[in-house]
Amino acid sequence: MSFETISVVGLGYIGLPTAAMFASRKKKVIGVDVNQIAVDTINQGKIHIVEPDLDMIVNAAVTEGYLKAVTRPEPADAFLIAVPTPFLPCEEGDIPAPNLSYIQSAAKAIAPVLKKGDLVILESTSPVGATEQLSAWLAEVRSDLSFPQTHGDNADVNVAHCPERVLPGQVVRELVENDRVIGGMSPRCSERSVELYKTFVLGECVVTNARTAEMAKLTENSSRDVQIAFANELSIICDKLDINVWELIALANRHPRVNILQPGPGVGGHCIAVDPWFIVSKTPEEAKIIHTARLVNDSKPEWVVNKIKLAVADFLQANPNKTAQDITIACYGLAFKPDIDDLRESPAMGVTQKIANMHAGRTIAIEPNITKLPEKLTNVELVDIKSALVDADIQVMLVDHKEFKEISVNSGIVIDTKGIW
Ligand code: SAJ
Repeated sequence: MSFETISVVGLGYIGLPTAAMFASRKKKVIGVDVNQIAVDTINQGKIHIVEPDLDMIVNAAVTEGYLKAVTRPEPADAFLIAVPTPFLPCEEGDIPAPNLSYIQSAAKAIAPVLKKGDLVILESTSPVGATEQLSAWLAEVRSDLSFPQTHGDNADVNVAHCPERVLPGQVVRELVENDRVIGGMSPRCSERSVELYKTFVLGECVVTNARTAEMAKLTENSSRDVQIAFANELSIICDKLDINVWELIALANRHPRVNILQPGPGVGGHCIAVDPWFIVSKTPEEAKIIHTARLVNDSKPEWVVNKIKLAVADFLQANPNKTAQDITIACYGLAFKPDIDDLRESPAMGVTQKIANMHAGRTIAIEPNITKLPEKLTNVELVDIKSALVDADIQVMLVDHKEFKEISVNSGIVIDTKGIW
């Protein structure tokens, strides 16, 4: 059975671009989101998120009538679920566990409109077992339909996990070019999912089972987290031993089988700092390296803050006629990684806020990708590079934006967490 109408549930950073890609291939796409503002914005041919080139594709899809957004699901041949999987609330120091309530709500919402022959795909990054759980939730509501957990290849409704793997900022290109891991709950579920994704995916669609597909996504991001933790640990060791970590890594990387990543002020974003916990919370006894890597990366911003405190003490010792109030600290970069404007879950933001809270003098921030500071960042002034270079006594490099690579910093105490100065 072919897919005439495709529904995407959750129109965020993954759901909206995915919906737009299907629509750009002239499929009828119904996007579903509980956020009325997002739905209204999309129906006007506009977008509510920041992602290069997406606005044009959404505009064309809506104008040509292939994409519409609604708040309540309508019947379709395939449903892709791309809703958030945040953490459940937990005490500091506890292992955060995933919150599947958005997936459960999506299941409840689509269940009444499901029909025989439909395909349901979970795209949200999920702990192992979530796809089976989704299918169980659907079966609970629709006892008139059969599902793969009981009927395998003969089920009325097919269910699969196909994790998204695109890099924010390059979503449009990567959605088309990246290989996809397709984990069906039965071979038939995988086969039909491949057929669906081939509508726009030029990369290879590699088939496995649902649990392996779930673990594959978590493994990719955990692998990166562990490698960054290794680089961050090296940077702390090298600081103690008076060795330039950037030179060290460049030298070690000349070995044909060594490829160390870059240290920084910590790991940010909504994926790499989150997904490894989905493994650790499921298998806390076994996931030792993955757990430790999370702790190493999460503790790096605090280490940077301590370096800044020491720099303040050094400055005061060298300038006994001055007090902390006379010191200006400049924080270069607030985004969670270079050349984007996304400040969410950013270690640079965390460091800057901590400095602003504890420092009696001025804290200034330089972030070329924004024009206004977020409200929660208090006691901080947004300034341009030129005035920061003149005003600051302590220069803290936090994000290696291209604008910062072009300047040379000759004044004040320099703390360079990205090794670009
Ligand atoms: N970072 C370092 N050192 C490095 C590389 C990155 O400190 O050498 C830091 C960045 O500054 C940033 C964080 O890690 O704070 C994450 O940045 P990133 O570019 O590594 O990854 P994300 O979070 O933008 O996107 C990742 C990607 N996953 C992998 O590369 C394995 C992307 O392909 C996934 O689709 C995305 O997570 C996701 O949605 O899961």
